[in-house]
Amino acid sequence: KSFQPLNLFEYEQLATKSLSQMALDYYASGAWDEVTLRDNRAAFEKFKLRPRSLVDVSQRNLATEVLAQPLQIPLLIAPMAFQCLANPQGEVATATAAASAGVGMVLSTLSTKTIEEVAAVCHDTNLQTPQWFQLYIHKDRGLTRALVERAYTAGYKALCITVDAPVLGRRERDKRNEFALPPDMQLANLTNLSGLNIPQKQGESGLFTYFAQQLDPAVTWQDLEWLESLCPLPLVVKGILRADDAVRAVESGAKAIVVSNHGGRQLDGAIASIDALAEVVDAVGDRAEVLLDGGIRRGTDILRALALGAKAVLVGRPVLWGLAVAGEAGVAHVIDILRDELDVAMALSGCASLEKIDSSLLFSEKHRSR
Ligand code: HOC
Repeated sequence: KSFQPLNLFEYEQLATKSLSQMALDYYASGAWDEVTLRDNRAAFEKFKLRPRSLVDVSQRNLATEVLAQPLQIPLLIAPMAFQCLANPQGEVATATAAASAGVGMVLSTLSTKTIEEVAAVCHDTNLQTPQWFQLYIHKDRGLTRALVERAYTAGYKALCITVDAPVLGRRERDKRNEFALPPDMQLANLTNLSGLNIPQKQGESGLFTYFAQQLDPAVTWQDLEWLESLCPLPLVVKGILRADDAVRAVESGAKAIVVSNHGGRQLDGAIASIDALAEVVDAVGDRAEVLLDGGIRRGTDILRALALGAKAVLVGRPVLWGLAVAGEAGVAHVIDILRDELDVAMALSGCASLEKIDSSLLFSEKHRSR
């Protein structure tokens, strides 16, 4: 009988056996000493839960809306580059599993399937599950505009702008491996633009050099306002860890904010995402929806994030582990595990629907008696 993973940690263990060392390191690594990477996970444990008893939880509803778009569970797949390193169907397999489960998907600009190929998953099946497009404000603003237009035309429902990457964080495992894509794999959305030819010098990853040139360390809030003027899609700003930045993002047009430290891949030593959540939620109030990514591995983590005020969460690496282990079916199973765990966690907390999840579920010092 084949081994069936019970949880996301077992998926990670299995995935290490089916990925090349270079791909595994690229997906798994964080910046420098990987302190933030570890903290993202560890920080959840300090939020202790105060379950409610004797509530009728026989009928449970996990459905919600983000930006007025329907989700069967409060979950989206985080944007992650180069998914064909995990499985030849790459982002198409991920999108198919997500759409079938009613889970949102954020496609990375650095995908290995095109914007249009991934959009076709929803068009062809007539599934209404939202797909969003992630992008950086590239130094080449013409390229940025072209990507926005393609995403809009293809039917993506929001633009998710990464704002925590003025330069690329230093991931030493990638440097050691001289990370490069296999020759038959491409940056599918960029390849046909401006005759992209990624140079590969001895001892250096041409891909990193190319991408470093794409990033613009001079980007400011004014560029976000420019982006907002380009098309009618709602802007989601991803990579916020402070109340003042959250407010600035809303003032610049953001309709949703993703509290995130880029999976610990940018500034090492940055606070865990979950530790920034309450501050951001308080600061934006009902002016924008707040989402969270970073370290979600259990249904109880989703419950905690929602209790702290998130509308939904994004999950990254575990999806890649599912993809590496069993392609679309693996991603579907990872989503299913999270759905089931959230469902049980809600029942055990006395919450029959997401609206019942509030800050009273969290223990704080005021509850400690004498
Ligand atoms: C070789 C280029 O945001 C990530 C992404 C993008 C990295 C580009 C690397 O993996 O954190």
